[in-house]
Amino acid sequence: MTVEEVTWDYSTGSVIRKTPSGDPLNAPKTIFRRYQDAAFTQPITSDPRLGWLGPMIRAEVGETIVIHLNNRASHSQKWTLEAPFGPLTDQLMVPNNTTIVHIKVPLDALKTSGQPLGDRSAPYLYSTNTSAEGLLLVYDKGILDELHHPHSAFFDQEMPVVFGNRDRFNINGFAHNVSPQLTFERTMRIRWYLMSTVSKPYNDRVYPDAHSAHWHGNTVLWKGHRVDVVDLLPKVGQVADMQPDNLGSWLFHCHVSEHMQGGMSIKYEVTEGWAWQEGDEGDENAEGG
Ligand SMILES: [Cu+2]
Repeated sequence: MTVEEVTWDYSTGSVIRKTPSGDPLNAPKTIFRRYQDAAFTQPITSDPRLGWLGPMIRAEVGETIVIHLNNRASHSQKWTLEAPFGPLTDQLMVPNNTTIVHIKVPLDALKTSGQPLGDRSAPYLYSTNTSAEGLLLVYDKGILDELHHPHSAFFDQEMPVVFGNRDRFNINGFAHNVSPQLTFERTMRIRWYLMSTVSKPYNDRVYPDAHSAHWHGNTVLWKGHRVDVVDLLPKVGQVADMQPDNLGSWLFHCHVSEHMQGGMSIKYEVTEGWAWQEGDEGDENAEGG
């Protein structure tokens, strides 16, 4: 993958071009981008719901990950993985050079005695000092193979969300309720991976923020508790499982007042998936659930 400089559009091309206070919704940003070839000429289209997040890197415990990082930004970058098994020092990425990072995921990476059953995957944050960021997902043995089967024993879909404040409060780079529609089918088993990155630099220092992720309309199972709010401390990943049964379009936002007012709010939608799959979305019964 590469690190590249882009102009990020927080409004994702919608008609909303400014914040309520009149600030523009475009800002310079560095991002990770995945390529399918060694020369980094053919980018791989990423899931639009991931926003500015880099590619999801997936590995099972006991595996070794090798990442080729090509720095296309104008300055040197430091690459960091916030994980107990990550490289202990930042990796310096010089412009127009490729840095190779090896990560050995230990067999006991997910040993979580006291945790409820089900937390058999976990998110970790990888980033640069210029706020390019993405998630590494670690799974227990056998889960990645299992996920390729139509009836996985674990979950049907994964939804990574990173709460942060670069030029404004955002979730995956989206703000003010504008995002690609996150659409889930009713009763689908969705595993949310939640992460908080550090806040934007202020007076040359970076201050960490805590967030409280709050879902309207549906609840999640988190550490054995049925909740609709999950607290996010800086760079501590959380796993929450949702099986939505409430149809409609719902807010998903941070509950800290200043953050919410600053735009840290997006929407997700729950549909009666089987109905429109069969091409009968005009059916009243399908709409009513
Ligand atoms: Cu917040």
